[in-house]
Amino acid sequence: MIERTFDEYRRLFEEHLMDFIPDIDQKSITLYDSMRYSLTAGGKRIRPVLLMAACEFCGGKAEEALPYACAIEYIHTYSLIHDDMPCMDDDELRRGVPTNHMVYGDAVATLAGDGLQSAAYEAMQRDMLLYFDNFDALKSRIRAAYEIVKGAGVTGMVAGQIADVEAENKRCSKELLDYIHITKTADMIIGAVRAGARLGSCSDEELENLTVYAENLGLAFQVCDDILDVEGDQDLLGKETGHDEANSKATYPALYGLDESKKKLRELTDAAKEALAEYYDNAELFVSLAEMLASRVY
Ligand code: GRG
Repeated sequence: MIERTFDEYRRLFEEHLMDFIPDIDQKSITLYDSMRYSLTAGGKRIRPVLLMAACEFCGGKAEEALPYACAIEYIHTYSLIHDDMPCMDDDELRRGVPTNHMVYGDAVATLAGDGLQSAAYEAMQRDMLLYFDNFDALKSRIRAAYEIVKGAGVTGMVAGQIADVEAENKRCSKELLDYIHITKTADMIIGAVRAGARLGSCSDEELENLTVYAENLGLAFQVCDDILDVEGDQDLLGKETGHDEANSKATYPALYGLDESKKKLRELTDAAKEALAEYYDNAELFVSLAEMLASRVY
């Protein structure tokens, strides 16, 4: 049962954000500093909150989901650091502060991303080691880790990123655009929700409904991001806007126009909410999160 608000989950998560970064030798302390710089720079924390909320929605405890909530935020933060680098999107501002490579240089930023990725796997594996004598608890943790790794991996976020990089300055079909958005962005959101559900020992029906919610929310999230890159406020977003057009990126507004993109965002948001309608109050956090994301545009 979901007992907390989005902000309460976010606060719980942020209190433990650094707990699963291993103690790093003083001789490698720049690695720790650069990882912490990007992790603590802010961010909406949507993936970890979704993960913890899905866990409690299905009957688990948010505190037990913390290693996995941190793991997904570590992976997400690595992806932002690498995405911002000159060899990819070449951005100077992220989460309202200079990007990692602007502060630490390209070599350290690359390693900060690598370090965050391996810290994520270490956090989850270390947690699993505690459950060798409880096969059911171990099984749900292995399943949760698999959902996260799959969403982040070479058929998920990384696949989407390479398709996105290769689509720059080219004509992009609607089918390819959907593939990029689903893999690059939605798969991590789906991974977060499904991992939480697994940790909460979900029923098949809960998993199915939460997945439909996450698929629609994930796509809505990217359509919203595309629209905000065209007409969002750089100060509110904490990152540069107008980048997509300048880099001839494949986006919803570029292929469909702004009005059609906004219509699509509305449809996806409604579909996300509809997927959980049967749970009434227990799904309130998920429903209001979908509406809150869309409201950034309307
Ligand atoms: C480098 C393998 C690799 C992948 C990069 C995250 C990503 C994939 C690209 C970032 C480009 C981008 C702006 C994608 C749109 C959706 C997205 C992931 C936005 C950033 O996520 P938020 O809004 O960020 O949750 P905060 O800062 O709030 O955590």
